[in-house]
Amino acid sequence: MLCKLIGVPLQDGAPRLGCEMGPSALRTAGLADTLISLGHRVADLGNFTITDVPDARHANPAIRQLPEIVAWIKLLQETAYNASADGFPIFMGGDHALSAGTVAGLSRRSVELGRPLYVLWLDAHTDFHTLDTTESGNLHGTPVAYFTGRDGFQNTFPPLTVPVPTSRVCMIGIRSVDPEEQAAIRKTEATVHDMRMIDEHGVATLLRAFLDRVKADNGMLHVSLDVDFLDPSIAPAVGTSVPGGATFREAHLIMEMLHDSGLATSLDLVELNPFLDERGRTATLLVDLTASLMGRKVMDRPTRSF
Ligand code: DIR
Ligand code: MN
Ligand code: MN
Ligand code: MN
Repeated sequence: MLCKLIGVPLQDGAPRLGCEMGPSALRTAGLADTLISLGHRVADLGNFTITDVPDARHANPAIRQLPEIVAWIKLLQETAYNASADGFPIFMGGDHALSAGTVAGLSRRSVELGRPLYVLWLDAHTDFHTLDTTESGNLHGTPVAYFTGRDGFQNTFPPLTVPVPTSRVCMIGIRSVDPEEQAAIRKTEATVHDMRMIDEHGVATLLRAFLDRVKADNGMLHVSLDVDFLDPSIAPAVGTSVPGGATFREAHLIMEMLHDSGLATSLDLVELNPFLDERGRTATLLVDLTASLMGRKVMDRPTRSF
């Protein structure tokens, strides 16, 4: 597989500075060499950056860095569309606002290929705010609402070529949802598995049901991994940590099952804030999780039952 590393030093969507160092930390933690050791080819396309910042405004006074985010979404739509023509794009964030662009671009590609795009959203948060409902004004809280075509972005965010229907979105790890997001997402067909669902059923059952649907539909599958999906005790390098997240093994199991399914076609690694890390352990964990997704395993699976 040709893995394309795409650096997205975006931090305008998050409240704390530091995400812009994410791509460097992932490179330093050995992402490219790890993929090569698994037999993949790697093309590091370097860090992308916005040049022209448009004159964007919105009536909600809480919104922060709107023109910058609009410029990033435009750039990343194009970048994701182009990069997904061949190979496996890995978007190294950067905060989660970047997924507004990456998913929009991948969705356009998927329509061209005649394969529906599915999204696995691994996050403590649903990121389902619109520009009208966000109270924090941090636009990393909006990408899912945008790429699923929720009202409230027209004439502000770049137009969406093809929205991803909410029925093709599966969220796992959710444990912090604002009231307005809660009310809105309930009315959709998105699958939202909060931490309690993991406690009761385990990640394998939840993920298998989703993967079966993707497979039956010959879908493409984009995986969007927010660092705060993970429990803060194993992944301290994030500005919006929430207690009670996924464990080391739950996260690896998801990645291992994704690999076995052969369905994943692209990946976001987002919200890594290296300034908050402890001797690189969160960056290293993200690299190891990516390795599991791309084929690293402890043992070959037994061919007969145990
Ligand atoms: C909160 C936190 N829902 C907000 N969101 C995110 O600010 O909109 N934190 N995405 O990581
Ligand atoms: Mn997020
Ligand atoms: Mn989050
Ligand atoms: Mn976040």
